[in-house]
Amino acid sequence: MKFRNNSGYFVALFSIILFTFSITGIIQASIVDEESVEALYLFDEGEGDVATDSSQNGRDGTIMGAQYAEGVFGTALMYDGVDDNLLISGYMGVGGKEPRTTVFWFKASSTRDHSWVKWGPNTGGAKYYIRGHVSGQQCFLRIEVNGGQNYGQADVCDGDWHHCAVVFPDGADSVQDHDLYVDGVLQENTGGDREMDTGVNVEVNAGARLTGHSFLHGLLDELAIFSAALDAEQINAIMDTGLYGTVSVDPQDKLTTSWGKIKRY
Ligand SMILES: [Ca+2]
Repeated sequence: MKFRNNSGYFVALFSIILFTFSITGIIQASIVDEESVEALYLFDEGEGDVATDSSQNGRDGTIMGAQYAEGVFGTALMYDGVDDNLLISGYMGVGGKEPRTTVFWFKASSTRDHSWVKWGPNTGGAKYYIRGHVSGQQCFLRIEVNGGQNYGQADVCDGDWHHCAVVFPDGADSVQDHDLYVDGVLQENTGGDREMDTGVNVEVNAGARLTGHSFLHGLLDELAIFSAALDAEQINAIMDTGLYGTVSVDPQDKLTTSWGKIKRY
């Protein structure tokens, strides 16, 4: 009888421990609201020309020329800087003055004004163009909207991997309202202001240049666009643990298929 009681006690204790671990896991996995994920690319396919969108929206991208190479987590896309691109057909990005966050890892193969991510028409305030801002042998993270811009001061063209995040906060209305993070560090804003009204009639792409600028030359990993303004804690969590562990809450979702391949270099 006494043995049974002890056994029951240990079963109960074990259940509590399991439950605690489960709750902890849910809290950690829910640090970013999955409903705010517009599109998410891990680039871990390793072959083919389809970049699977791991969000709930099915916005698979078409890889145009870029090759797979070793990434920060699993594999990444390597761009030749001549004509490589990733096109998200049918997805026009986040428009108007709606809050948004774009994150990605980047490793430069040269110093230039790399075209990282963009959407919107090339007209005043309507363009949404995340690219490099060249300063001597360095380049900085920059968002421009045609008529206004905002850039930081950390060099991301030095050939090392850098995590970039471009955040347009709730209630913001101009390009200087953005918060730019490089390697999780908030940048000081530089540039000229311009009211924003992002257009939604040009598809999102990552790599192709606009006239007068340059194709992305280097490696791109862990690209995601959110319809929410992420804070410093969330951005650092994405940088440290990857998009999979930060965003995914459903073990049955498509992200699971990539989990086994992910490792941090
Ligand atoms: Ca990857």
